[in-house]
Amino acid sequence: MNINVSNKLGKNLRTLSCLFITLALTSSPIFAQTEWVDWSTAISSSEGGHAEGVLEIDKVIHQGIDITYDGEVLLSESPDYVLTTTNGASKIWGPPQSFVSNEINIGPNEQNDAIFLKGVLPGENKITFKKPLLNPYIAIYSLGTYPGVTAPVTLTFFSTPSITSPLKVVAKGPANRLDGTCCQYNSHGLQDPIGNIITDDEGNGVVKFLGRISDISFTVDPSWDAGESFAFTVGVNIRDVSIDIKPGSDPNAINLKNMGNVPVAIMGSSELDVATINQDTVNFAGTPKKSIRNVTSDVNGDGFPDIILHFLTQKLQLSQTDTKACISGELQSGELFQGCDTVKIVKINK
Ligand SMILES: [Ca+2]
Ligand SMILES: [Ca+2]
Ligand SMILES: [Ca+2]
Ligand SMILES: [Ca+2]
Repeated sequence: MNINVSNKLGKNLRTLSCLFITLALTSSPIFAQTEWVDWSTAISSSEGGHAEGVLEIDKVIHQGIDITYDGEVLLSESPDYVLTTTNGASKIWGPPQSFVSNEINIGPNEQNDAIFLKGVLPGENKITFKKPLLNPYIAIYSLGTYPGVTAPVTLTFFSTPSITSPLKVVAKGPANRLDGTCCQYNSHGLQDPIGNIITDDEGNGVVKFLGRISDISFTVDPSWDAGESFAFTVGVNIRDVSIDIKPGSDPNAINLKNMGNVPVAIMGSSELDVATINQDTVNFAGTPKKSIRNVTSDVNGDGFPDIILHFLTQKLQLSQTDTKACISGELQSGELFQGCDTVKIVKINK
């Protein structure tokens, strides 16, 4: 064992003991990042608007799952009163405790933006995921308004496949004002849903849908122009996995002109049986795995089998300046995972 490996082992052991301490303190045993849609376009019309965004999974190459929305889009109520944003300017997603819980490690932020509506359209408003998401979340801002001003607002949700388990509110609390200052009137946050129905007066929080969901739609009541504006966005948890690019080699030098392939090991653990990885969904730096030479072995000698997948070097969407590369995919359950490791891109003389 060379010094690098033993240092690495020591570091891993320290990381592990930190993990166990954290595990003991929280009720969520699997480490995951909550990722929220970054909305990029939204248009409004009297027939119904349209918005598009991406749930970014690989933050190095900016790839993820496309999300579309068809329904009411309330852009602004006056030039000074901008509601829906797609340019990274929404200040509504706070304070953090309203959108964070033991299963949601981070709430939506300014970059994610928000889609506003107030129930002008009588029909359904529909969010479609390009591929099904396991247990997606909808973050809701300011559903209804405080008592005495207008009636509370009711949302009735539908999904594909149909909602069979009652919806759950998994985070809630007070909400920022539009300018980002804390906080508006209702401090108790979203009330618990009744089946697929949520009613609230100025409620804020996160609603969880159970299952592998490909679209979510909702109707708004009261459906009339004097309705009260509210906003939403969509998120999902992405499990962290540990990977080793070019196992046995460090730094992980990659020559992008190389005709061969890059092996990447995904580390198994007590929480991850690598046999449950849906290999057809795995993507490394923008390219799917090669169909041959997938090896299962215990790369790091911790007793848990690891899997080594291979990726064509010339297909990698990396550039000279990248210092990190990520793998992502799905488990057979539909749970998304992601893991990154350092890379050293070999300089090519032109
Ligand atoms: Ca955006
Ligand atoms: Ca409101
Ligand atoms: Ca390596
Ligand atoms: Ca192992």
